Amino acid sequence: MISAHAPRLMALVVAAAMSVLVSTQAGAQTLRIENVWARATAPGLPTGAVYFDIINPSNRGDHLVGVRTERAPRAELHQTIESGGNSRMQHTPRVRIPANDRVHFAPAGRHVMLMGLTQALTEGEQFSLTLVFEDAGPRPISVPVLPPTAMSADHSH
Ligand SMILES: [Cu+2]
Repeated sequence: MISAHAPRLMALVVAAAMSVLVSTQAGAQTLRIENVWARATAPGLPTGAVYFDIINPSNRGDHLVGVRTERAPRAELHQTIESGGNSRMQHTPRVRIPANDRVHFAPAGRHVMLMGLTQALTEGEQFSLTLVFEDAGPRPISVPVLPPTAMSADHSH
């Protein structure tokens, strides 16, 4: 009788163990920041921009609420908006990062604006920058500076 039920029991035990494993993995999943880059700037230009993708594989949303770097005295979250043939930049201090989604920071869209640069961003250099999330907390990233003609992180290859 025991032996007749053993395979089913075993299947139940395996299923239970797997569900524990899956829920543990979901809890451990955190935001990923990929395709990070900045465009080299011309000497004397006080502003630069940093781009990346934020991937949120979890079932909980978060918010990007700040950014800081020693490379510039001021860094802000911006979004470029097209209206009537004009483009302007808007300061967006709180950016929603939806659950199971990704948010792109890319040219002509969202970007981190570096302000008050005293030294140009030079092709080939790397600098560190910290993204601050409401729930996930501070996330330091390394930013490679690509050529002034770069349009995406792909240009590094
Ligand atoms: Cu801007």
